[in-house]
Amino acid sequence: MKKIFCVILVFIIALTLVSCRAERTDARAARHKGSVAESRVRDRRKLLQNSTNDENGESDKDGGASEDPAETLVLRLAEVHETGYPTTLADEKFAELVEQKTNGQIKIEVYPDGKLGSESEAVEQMQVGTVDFARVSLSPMAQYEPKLNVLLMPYLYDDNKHMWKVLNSPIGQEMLESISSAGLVGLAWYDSGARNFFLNREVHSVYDFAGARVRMQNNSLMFGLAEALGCQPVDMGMGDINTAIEQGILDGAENNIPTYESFGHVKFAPNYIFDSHSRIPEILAGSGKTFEKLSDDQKKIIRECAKETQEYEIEQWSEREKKSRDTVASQGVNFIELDEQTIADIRERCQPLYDEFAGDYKDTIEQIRNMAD
Ligand code: BDP
Repeated sequence: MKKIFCVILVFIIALTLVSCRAERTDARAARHKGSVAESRVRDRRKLLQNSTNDENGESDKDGGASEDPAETLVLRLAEVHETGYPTTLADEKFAELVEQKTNGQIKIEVYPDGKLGSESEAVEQMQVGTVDFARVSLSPMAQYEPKLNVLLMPYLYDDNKHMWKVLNSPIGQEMLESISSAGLVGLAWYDSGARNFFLNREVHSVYDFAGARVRMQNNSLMFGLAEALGCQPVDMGMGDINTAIEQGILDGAENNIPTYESFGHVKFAPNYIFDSHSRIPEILAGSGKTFEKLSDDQKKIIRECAKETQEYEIEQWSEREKKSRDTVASQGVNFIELDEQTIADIRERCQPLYDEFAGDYKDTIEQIRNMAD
């Protein structure tokens, strides 16, 4: 009997010990679970905080648009060109001036080489405020404000001087401001020279364009232009052109000489045809969402600094145009000049585009034409 009692006692003690241990383990597990859950909540809160900051154009890294004047607001500028290209130099100048004139309150980081995405992506990111500034061609921008197509019409300007007369006139200012309809702030115009076709075949008459598959900018008017010449327009990034030509799925594209040179197209499409179909200015734009958070003083400084870089970019542009011309010449480009008749034929083919894309702005077109010397 005594023996049985002892066995039962030992069993009860063992059971109590096991259950105490189990409780401790459960408690630890619960604590661990709690800390995981808590840290998940913390992480999520942080993520939400970041995305709210991002939506507001702020980020953890930049410390946000603080009320504290001593804190630095870091803003991002998107650029598709490489470092050293005229527009990138102007972006950097803009950043430098803004930092200087705001006494370090606003710092603009320039992201070249399309690091923040394509130009259309940069525009869309500015609309939601996740990118603060972008330097883009007016061509993709016109997809967001069709009125801008007026400034892109083929053979609209007689020469660069004529284009600048227009851009610096009230028409240019009105066009610059028109992008507010898309939630953007137009800040400055930059030069981008004349655009010409370059192909892996020679072109000497308007008929030689027939059937060529050409990469065009992401803009309906530009697609229309290619079609008017009997080409097949293709939508693709500038960086994919060379491989596409090499693979035989593209015959060429169109651009100014500095871009033709910097993207190394000469090796793949050595025939550069001087048809000068368009002069498409570049635009430096800001995000409306970012602007909402700035003080009036800061907005004023940004606008002034942007305008100040316009002349600087024009100078850089004209230097680079000459250099690029020499560079591609040394790389074996076949420059093709077209005769007057061929240019007249191309212009005639482009004429219907005026009704289609600028039909509502006939007066403005006439005013622009009247501004030629
Ligand atoms: C270049 C412009 C660049 C455009 C590019 C293009 O500087 O902004 O993205 O043409 O054809 O001349 O896409």
